Amino acid sequence: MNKKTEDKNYLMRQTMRWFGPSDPVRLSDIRQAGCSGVVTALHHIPNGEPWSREEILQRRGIIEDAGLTWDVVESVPVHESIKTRTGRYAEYVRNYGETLRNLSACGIHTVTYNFMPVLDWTRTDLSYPVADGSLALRFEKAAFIAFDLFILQRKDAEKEYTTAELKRAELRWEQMSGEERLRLQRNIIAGLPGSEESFTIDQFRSILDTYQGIDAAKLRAHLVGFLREIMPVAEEAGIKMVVHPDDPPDPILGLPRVVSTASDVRALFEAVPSDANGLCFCTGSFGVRADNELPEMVRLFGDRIHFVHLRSTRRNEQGDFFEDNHLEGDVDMYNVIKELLGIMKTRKVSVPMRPDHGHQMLDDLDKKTNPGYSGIGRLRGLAELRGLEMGIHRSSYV
Ligand code: DNO
Repeated sequence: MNKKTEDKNYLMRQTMRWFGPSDPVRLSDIRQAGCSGVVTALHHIPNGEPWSREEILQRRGIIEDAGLTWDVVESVPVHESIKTRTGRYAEYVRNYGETLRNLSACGIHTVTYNFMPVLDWTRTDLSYPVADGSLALRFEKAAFIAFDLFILQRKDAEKEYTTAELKRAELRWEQMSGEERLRLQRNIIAGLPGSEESFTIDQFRSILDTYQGIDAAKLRAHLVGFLREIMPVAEEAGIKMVVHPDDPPDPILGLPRVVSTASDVRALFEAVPSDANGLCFCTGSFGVRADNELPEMVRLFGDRIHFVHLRSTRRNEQGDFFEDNHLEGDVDMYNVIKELLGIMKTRKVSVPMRPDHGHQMLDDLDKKTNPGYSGIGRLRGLAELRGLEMGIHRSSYV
């Protein structure tokens, strides 16, 4: 084998997220988009319950019948009781371990999870028109603060914002119609795809209360505690657990966040050095913060990256961001992919990637797909990312 063919193995594995049989984007669409695998989860199993081998094999069968492989689980959700370390958390940790063993017995060895309190990813606008007429997801700080102050009416919330921010939020609130206010509430608490949880405003208020007295140090200790308990099982099962960063990577609604920066990630690996303790490198989440140097983070944590989400956001000075085209926005995708190619070559592995989110465009606009998970928008992202990767790879031989 000459050097070129040998290295060809270390391009990323192309996958897309699939939400299961009810996803309007079909497995055949994903295959035609150029993927060899999918990333999925058993979303119908309630949080905290173990996944049986039977259920896992059934899902795997459907994927394989479509000519694809199930490369990564995204996510096995971490029950809120584990995050707050209250109630039946020990039982939920045992169940988590059982799920890992069952996944391993069915040949699946990479598991994504996150440790964000209450809310998984958060956006205020799910159909933000960009210049070319396609629709993107957006986080608008003033609208988010308006939700906090005027819908949630969280006690002392105003103390967490600057005078200018409060003013903008008030203005924004006044401009919103009743329908827009309702939509804003729904976008924030009714659960975006994959979030596993969805709340009414009263439920949301009481679940926020369960975090009273849990600051960042305590939440980090709970994450470390969970990992110390679960790592021996993951190691034995040959599973890599990959933590997904906070999205957005900042504390929200008075809730702490502990996987937002390079130093957060470093602290986690120092506290739990097990090889099974890994990272899902999500450029869209980390990239919202200007102080996260993404190519450098790939270099720093290269040994621990077992799954990659590629997406680019564009931020402004007010703390808003929207999801830009995959090769535009603030993320230096060229250098991120260059670093990833370097670490795959050193490790001699192909790390699975997925184009994370995509605009609603062309025929997506007449179809009801999961926000962020349109067929054509992601296909565009994948095609561009793949081309960029191949270009960097091949040009390293000239
Ligand atoms: C959003 C996703 C997240 C992610 C979880 C991982 O599009 O990236 O929902 O799957 O945070 O546990």
